[in-house]
Amino acid sequence: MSFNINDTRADFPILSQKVNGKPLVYFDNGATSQKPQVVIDAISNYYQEINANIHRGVHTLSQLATDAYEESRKKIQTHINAEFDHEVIFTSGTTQSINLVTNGFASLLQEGDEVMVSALEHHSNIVPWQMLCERTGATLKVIPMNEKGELIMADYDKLLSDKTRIVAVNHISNALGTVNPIKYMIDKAHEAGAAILIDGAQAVPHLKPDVQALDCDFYAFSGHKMCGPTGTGILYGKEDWLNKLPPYQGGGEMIKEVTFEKTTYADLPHKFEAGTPHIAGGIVLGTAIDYMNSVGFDNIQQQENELLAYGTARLLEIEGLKIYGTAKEKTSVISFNIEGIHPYDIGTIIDKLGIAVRTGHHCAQPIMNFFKIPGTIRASFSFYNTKEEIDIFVEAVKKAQQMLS
Ligand code: C6P
Repeated sequence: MSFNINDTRADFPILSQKVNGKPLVYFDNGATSQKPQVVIDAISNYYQEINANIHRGVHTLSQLATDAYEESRKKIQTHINAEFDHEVIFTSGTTQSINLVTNGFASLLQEGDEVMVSALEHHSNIVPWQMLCERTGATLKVIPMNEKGELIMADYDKLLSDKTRIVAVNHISNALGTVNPIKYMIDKAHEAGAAILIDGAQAVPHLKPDVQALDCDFYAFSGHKMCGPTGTGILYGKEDWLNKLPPYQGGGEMIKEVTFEKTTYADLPHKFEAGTPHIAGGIVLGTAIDYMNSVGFDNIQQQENELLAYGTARLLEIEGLKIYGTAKEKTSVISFNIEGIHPYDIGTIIDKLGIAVRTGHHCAQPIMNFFKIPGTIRASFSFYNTKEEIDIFVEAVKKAQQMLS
């Protein structure tokens, strides 16, 4: 599949915008990706043509909306290579996907059990597990990392034991871009008799996870980081695990039968999908996945790897600049600081020059504590970014440095 950057950029109307009078340079893709025209159109087409509630009405529109929603579920199943479509649960995002699992595990854990997360996690993959430990008396263990921002596998091996009930680790770190050795971690967790959840929020914009080949028990991700709408997400879970977990929320759609004496629950996936979902979002997440596949993940990775190499080299020209996160395996995220300057100040100045980056702790405070810094400037590139944009960005950072020194 050939890749033409100009054609690809033309798919994203927002990229031709000016911000603060300057052409937009959008390097905050780790926070959320931009949306191609096909996705924007699909949202408005849904509301113009088939808007209705799903799984409820016999009327034509309801059936059309239900079919589109379920087709999207199948598309996502194929995309991540899940064995069954009912292993694909629609959620509002990675955060909700993880909370669904931690809530379910509350009925499975007791004092003396251990739950393991890593030093590289986003707060969404820390706090719900801490809350679970508070509820159940289980203990939270943390896999440490080294100065490069890589998890230390020798320590992981030592921490695993017959007390470990579940390991929760991200596929790719949002703050540093580290790609974790998740296949190794999944196999080791299973050897110890533990389940494992992978937070794939930062992975799905860059690669196609194969949940069967990985053999993970749960894989959580958000739609909005992969060209889809906000408020959409997926929890993949192995059928056996999803059957074992109790429902997350009670309400319409998740029941078989309700009486005041007793309620029985619907089969998968509906057991976990109480209430009217984000129907348009769920359908259009399928459109976004089609779009990403049409660009091609090989092309996406090639473009992003080039941007990472170029961006790293160009930024290192700047005196006093330090990059945090130098793992051997990393994606197109560059987190950095400049000596003596607060990241927020750089972010504010370059925003005036039309450049969008994220500054701060990136919802990963333990990583910042590890490096003893308040935060970083994070440039996260997508396949629709260019080297020319990196040049503009580097010049802007240099200018900010001059102004602030
Ligand atoms: N990270 C970032 O700027 P939600 O908000 O539910 O869509 O995703 C939460 C989440 C979970 N795990 C990882 C690894 C993430 O990166 C994120 C979201 C964004 O880095 C917004 S804080």
